[in-house]
Amino acid sequence: MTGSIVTVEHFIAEQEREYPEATGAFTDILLQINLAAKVISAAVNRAGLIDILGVIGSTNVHDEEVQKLDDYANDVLLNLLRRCGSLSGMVSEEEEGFVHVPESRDPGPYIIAFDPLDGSSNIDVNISVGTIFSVYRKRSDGTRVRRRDLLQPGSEQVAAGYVLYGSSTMLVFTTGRGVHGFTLDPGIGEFLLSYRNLRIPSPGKNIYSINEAYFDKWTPGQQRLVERLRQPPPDAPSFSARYVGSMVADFHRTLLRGGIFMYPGTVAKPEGKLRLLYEVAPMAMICEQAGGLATDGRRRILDIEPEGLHHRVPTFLGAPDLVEMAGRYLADD
Ligand code: AHM
Ligand code: MG
Repeated sequence: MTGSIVTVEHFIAEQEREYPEATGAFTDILLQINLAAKVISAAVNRAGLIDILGVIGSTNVHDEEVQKLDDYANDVLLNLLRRCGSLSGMVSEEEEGFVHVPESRDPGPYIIAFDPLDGSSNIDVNISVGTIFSVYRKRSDGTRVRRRDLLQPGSEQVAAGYVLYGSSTMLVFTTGRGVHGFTLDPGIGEFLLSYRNLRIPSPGKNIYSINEAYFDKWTPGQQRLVERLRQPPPDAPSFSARYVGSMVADFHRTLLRGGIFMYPGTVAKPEGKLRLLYEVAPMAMICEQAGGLATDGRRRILDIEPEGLHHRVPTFLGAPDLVEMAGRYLADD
């Protein structure tokens, strides 16, 4: 039985052996993310206990400041990744500007972007949240981190992944050679390989995932698309709707079961809500690596050049036929 157990560390080492171009620097980043995921997972699992254990205002019984979980997750990632020596810059949803990695050392060959705790408004109600990350190569020479190192299109990612803190904690990532999923065994504190080479089922479950409360704010094409999904023609399959409100959870279901996840723009805010660098581009890489499509309704997400660290884009991810269908409806807008 135990012969089939593969830890994420084994898997990464195996990949490194298989691909001679792989460098230890890159492996180091993945191993730090693996560690950060376990630390954040433990904190997320204890979140509901804080009230019981005693918090007055924002301090605990020992009079210590209780940090908000998204700030805590951000600190864990910044501190662990800073130490690995493979990075020259970091971009976080929680930081306005980019974070330079110690000037005292040689600059590492990589840049990382992450959302430390996506969907954090769901924490207080015990609903799944996640961490999303994306790794790029530093393009320019020298110690300085330049704009063109930070603002690269998603097609330049060398790795992307997420951690889902759900009914179990899962780490899902790609290095451009398929998508693999690992489940945290809390008993031994290791992520174990649970899905090798994930593919989005197509045809899979006919599920659409979108915040329908915004219906009246959408463009006519977006409204017609959702009307088509609600009321398919007589010969077409019918759909179910699912929306957690945590992209990592909604996307993970889409990856495993099929369907489409959408966060479109509105007439007043055509760019939508989700951020390209650390939310949408990594999910788009995973989606394509699993045989799906990822667009902003018109363009391939991975081709979009970010205009800033917190650039937003409308988002359509999922089974190719459904994302293509969305594109046909949006083309009329
Ligand atoms: P956040 O980064 O502030 O947590 O927001 C991102 C989250 C996504 O996980 C999710 O898809 C979306 O916001 C939900 O937004 P809405 O409540 O508008 O449907
Ligand atoms: Mg977020």
